[in-house]
Amino acid sequence: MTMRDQDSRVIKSVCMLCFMVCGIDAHVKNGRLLKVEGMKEHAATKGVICPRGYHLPDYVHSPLRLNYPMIRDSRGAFKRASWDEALDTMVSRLQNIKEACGPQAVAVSVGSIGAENILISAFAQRWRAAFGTPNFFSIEGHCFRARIMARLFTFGTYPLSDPERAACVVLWGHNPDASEPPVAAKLHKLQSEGLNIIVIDPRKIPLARKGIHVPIRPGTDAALALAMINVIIREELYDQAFVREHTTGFDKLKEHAADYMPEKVSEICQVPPSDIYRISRLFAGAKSACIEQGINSLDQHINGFQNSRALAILQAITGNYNRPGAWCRNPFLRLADLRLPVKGEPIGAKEHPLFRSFWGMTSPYGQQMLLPDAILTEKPYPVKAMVASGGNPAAAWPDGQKVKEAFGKLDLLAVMDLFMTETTKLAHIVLPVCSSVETLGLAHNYGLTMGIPFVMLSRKLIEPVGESKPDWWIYSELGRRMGYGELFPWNREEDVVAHMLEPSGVTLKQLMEEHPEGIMFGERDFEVPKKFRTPSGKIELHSQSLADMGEDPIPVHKEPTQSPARDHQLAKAYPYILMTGARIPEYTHWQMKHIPGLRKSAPDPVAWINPATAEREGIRDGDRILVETRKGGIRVRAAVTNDMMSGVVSLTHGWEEELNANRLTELDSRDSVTGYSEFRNLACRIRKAS
Ligand SMILES: Nc1nc2c(c(=O)[nH]1)N[C@H]1C(S)=C(S)[C@@H](COP(=O)(O)OP(=O)(O)OC[C@H]3O[C@@H](n4cnc5c(=O)[nH]c(N)nc54)[C@H](O)[C@@H]3O)O[C@H]1N2
Ligand SMILES: Nc1nc2c(c(=O)[nH]1)N[C@H]1C(S)=C(S)[C@@H](COP(=O)(O)OP(=O)(O)OC[C@H]3O[C@@H](n4cnc5c(=O)[nH]c(N)nc54)[C@H](O)[C@@H]3O)O[C@H]1N2
Ligand code: SF4
Ligand SMILES: [Mo]
Repeated sequence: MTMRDQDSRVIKSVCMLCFMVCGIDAHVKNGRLLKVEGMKEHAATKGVICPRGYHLPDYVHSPLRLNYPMIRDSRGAFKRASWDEALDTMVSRLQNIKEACGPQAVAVSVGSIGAENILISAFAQRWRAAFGTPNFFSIEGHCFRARIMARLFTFGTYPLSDPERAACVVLWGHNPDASEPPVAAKLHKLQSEGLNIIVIDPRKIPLARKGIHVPIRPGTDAALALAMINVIIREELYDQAFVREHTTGFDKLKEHAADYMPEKVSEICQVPPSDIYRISRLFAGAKSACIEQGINSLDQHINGFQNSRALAILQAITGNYNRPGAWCRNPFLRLADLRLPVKGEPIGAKEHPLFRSFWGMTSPYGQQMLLPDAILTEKPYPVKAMVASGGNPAAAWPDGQKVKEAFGKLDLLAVMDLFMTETTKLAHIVLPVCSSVETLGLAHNYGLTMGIPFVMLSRKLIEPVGESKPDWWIYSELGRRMGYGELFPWNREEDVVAHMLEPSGVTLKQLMEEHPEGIMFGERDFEVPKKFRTPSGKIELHSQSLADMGEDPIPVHKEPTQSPARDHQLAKAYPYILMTGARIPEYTHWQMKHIPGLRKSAPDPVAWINPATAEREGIRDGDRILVETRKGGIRVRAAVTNDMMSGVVSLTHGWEEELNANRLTELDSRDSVTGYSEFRNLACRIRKAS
């Protein structure tokens, strides 16, 4: 499709700047995206967009966009190249590596954009399978999959919360005002209409102002959940009929939870026993209740999987499963599966076998937290190349210095991106990709947006900027040039999207012509199944399959690696708890820092600290401070606020180079089930910067 220059129109589409995929009305004129507004007809986001969405035109038309492919020359400088040159160079280098070391020596990595942009992940996976490498890594290696796994281990399915019909909502490590603005808008409205909101968070987030706020020591959430289970069982507040009929392991849970008396747990979590009793009674006593769990805040701990599982058990024993306002099974959008079988085991499968597979289901992912060491040590085998798209792993992965050292050792790093990033800077080949508004794509609810099951098109609004190409085309072209042409038969974006939609029952024509605002692809049913898809056929409060793998069958509290109880000496030198990665509405991770309108409102990284903590260190609001862990230090601005729990420092992430929070994080302390690293629980010290 070509756009005529005189075109001036409003097109219904979607913002793909984060996984909320909000509906937008896009104003397009003379081949440019002029303005973006929220699309009111959108079933889930209802016209709400955030500052990033409003700045989509600045992002798309940024003067910093990459306009042509580049190859690093023998002196280390980037040289402009044609697409033919860049792709042929990449193909011949990849084939040489495959011949010398085997296909597993090439890693393929997809970042967060592979979550919202379904085509990136689908084509990356198809290409890597055609090439034959088991080493595929995605953002799910540190985000989102932990909670899916925890819910699967409990219910055999992945239920989603239904806050709109709930009498009580618990925001547990989740601050939608920053991370999911359309959800925040909805919750603020429901709260003003009387919805009971409980917030369990070291920080008093906006939705805690009118709700019940329970500040908690980071990483101790499983202990709090177990204390709630203790109260709910002792006071017989659980749903006895539901437990009897649908669950297994209740007696073991009861015995186990007896050890987690609120008076004892209070010391672990720094939550007063009276608060534990109060929220347990409120949650269990509500007609329906759902926990809205943070997308990763409870997961990125060494006890992350069990934190998430403890919440699932809370939902289960109160009967808050598959009824309005609880956690409910959602309809599923069947899209074409472009994956192909791949031989061999990826990096990390041995160390975190459950992350790789359980119950005969195998995930496509390796665990990237082990990749930097594998590259550096060549163990268990050499990894010589990486192809990365939709992510900025050199910045996003913990222990940034080690990650960069590892990437620096690769014979080939090829990166597909719109901008120069920490990762493209290290690349040998850089391929410029289209933004989502320059190519046809697909957006749907894949497990968020309050479970509202919509699917819609992300429309091509303007021609590709410079020589940029869509990701699906690049992977297809790489495949074709390597001799796998029959696996990549698509040449037009319409054919790709139509193929993806085929099994869904929704057609491209429907979405293009009849429902540009999107289609609901199903409805929730509120029936509790007779048989659950777990090994026992019941909801598993006690999981034998976890026990068989040497994991705790019922969650236990585990102290964070750097807590005083585990490492007293370290805690003496680094007395505060550091959480990295609090979201702010201006940016998605490392993206959009270069947009002047956004940078003006959030010019530099911020550490939120409590006034008592600040006073102890002689720090005042707005001061430049040094935040240090045993890994390193970064200079940031102090924001002194009563909203932050005393003794806890909360740092924004996603900043450039020497401001990157991942100079402070570590790769090695990982959750045994998922392999996720502790982004949110480090021992730190702070002082005024000189
Ligand atoms: N603007 C913006 N939005 C984003 C993103 C972005 O970069 N920018 N990223 C997207 C992505 S990929 C993700 S994964 C999500 C993350 O989304 P969320 O998980 O909702 O992340 P946050 O908004 O940081 O909210 C997490 C809250 O958990 C609290 N918290 C931290 N650690 C703990 C803990 O150990 N226990 C408890 N109880 N609370 C804790 C923090 O204080 C914070 O208020 O955001 C998504 N949305
Ligand atoms: N310290 C700390 N580190 C963290 C976190 C934290 O809380 N604390 N959070 C972690 C979490 S939850 C996540 S999800 C990750 C996110 O980690 P990443 O996904 O690696 O981070 P982003 O900055 O979102 O990188 C996305 C990249 O994709 C590019 N891009 C945008 N659109 C397209 C496209 O259509 N095609 C292609 N090929 N590229 C595109 C962008 O320009 C950008 O460079 O960060 C993790 N890192
Ligand atoms: S929340 Fe903001 S950045 Fe994310 S999709 Fe919606 S408008 Fe875009
Ligand atoms: Mo994430």
